[in-house]
Amino acid sequence: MGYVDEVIELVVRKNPAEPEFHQAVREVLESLRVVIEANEEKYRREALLERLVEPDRQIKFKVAWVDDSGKVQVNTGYRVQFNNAIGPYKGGLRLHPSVNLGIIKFLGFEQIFKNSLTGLPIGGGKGGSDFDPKGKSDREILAFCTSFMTELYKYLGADIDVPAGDIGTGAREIGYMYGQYKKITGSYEGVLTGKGLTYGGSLVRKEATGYGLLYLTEEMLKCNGHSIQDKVIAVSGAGNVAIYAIEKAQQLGAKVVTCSDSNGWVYDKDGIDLAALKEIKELRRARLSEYKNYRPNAEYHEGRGVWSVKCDVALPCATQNELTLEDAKDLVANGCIAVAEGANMPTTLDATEYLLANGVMFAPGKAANAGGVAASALEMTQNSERLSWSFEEVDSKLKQIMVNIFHNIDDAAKRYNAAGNYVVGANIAGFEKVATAMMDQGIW
Ligand code: NDP
Ligand code: 2IT
Repeated sequence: MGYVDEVIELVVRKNPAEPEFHQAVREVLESLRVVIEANEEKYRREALLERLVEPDRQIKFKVAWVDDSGKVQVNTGYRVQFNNAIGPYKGGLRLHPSVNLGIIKFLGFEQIFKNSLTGLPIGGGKGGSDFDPKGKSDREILAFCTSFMTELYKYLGADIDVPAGDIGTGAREIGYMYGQYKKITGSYEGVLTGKGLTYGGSLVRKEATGYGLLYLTEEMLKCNGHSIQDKVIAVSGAGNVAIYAIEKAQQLGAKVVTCSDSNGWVYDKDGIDLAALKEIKELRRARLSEYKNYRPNAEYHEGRGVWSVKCDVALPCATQNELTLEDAKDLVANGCIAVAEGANMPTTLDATEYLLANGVMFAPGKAANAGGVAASALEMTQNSERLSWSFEEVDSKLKQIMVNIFHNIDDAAKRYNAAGNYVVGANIAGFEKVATAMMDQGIW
């Protein structure tokens, strides 16, 4: 059996009941096959792949807090510090009832390669909890975040591990966690990113994942002879990534006709009303079903279905495995030419294969959504130099980073005889730097 297959088998055996982690490892290692085979003896002797798929550290802890009725609630917290070969562990905190160790490990593993692709000095990590922020009062959110950080702070530091937002963790949660970190340690340091603008946050961080997704998509379309202008775009999700993807798509002259949350989805053939969406989601933290109150001519459907509409470009921005083989078939049948992942691993492996086989341009999440963590790294830089850059300065750096990522993954794919396969390109380009750094640093 080849080295790649051996390590995939090892991961499945050693990490039972973690299907998302298996899926992420399989996708990366399959893409690396050509690179690994060219260096098989050396990599085997160094156990490079075994070291890459084993997190440096996995922290699991109790989070007890008091709800509004006075009852004590208990959640589980996680932080997986996966790999710090090229910089401090960096990655978001997910607060969602579906969170378990396998999901955090898949996200942490992806983050290693994504962070490498940004070209900035950040390693891979991820964390979170099975806490469900939906329907909780501000006081309950504060109680949870305080308890969560009371344990997590032991493992963090501006040069050690720097978490940020992800599903269910936005500016409010980061603020509460930062306050508790500061209270316990007395240290005013850039230990979280996505902070508020009055206490060390960076302009453009809020917008960065969605904007970055569109910068990369625009470059990918351009290099393949298309323009984003006037394209019809289907977006899923209605959270941080989706909202700012829609905003930038509209600024670039495209028309976004869908968005969704976990209850249902909206089809607005005239183009999504962004002000209404922001009011519903950012201000009122309400359900998407309310969109019809703002736009009576739009359709609201319960359940899933965004990928059934006719579109040129699809941008999945909600969660993992939300775009299945059936959805991919619908997209191809409806003439979709490009898919770019705003979320982490939103496309199933068979759907990805189907899209690639049918000539759809496909930008994988570790490249396409890297703008968020890239802006986080720019926030760390500003914190270190105790300065704040203007919106234009951060935005232009973000755009340059996303354009560079596209060209790096495009070149890597070409170098390995896989021109146009950006999955292979992203995995190889992300891996090369981390592998070199690991081998240069001895055995750990
Ligand atoms: P938010 O919490 O702001 O929004 C998430 C959106 O996705 C909501 O509309 C939510 O609906 C929907 N959603 C979440 N889980 C499910 C589910 N199981 N089924 C259906 N819909 C779901 O999160 P973000 O926008 O920050 O994150 C979205 C994706 O982007 C995630 O995959 C995240 O890992 C990834 N990402 C985020 C980055 C960031 O900077 N924030 C950076 C890079 C990637 P509802 O409100 O009903 O739950
Ligand atoms: O998945 C991701 O890249 C994020 N949630 C952002 C991580 C970060 O540290 O900004």
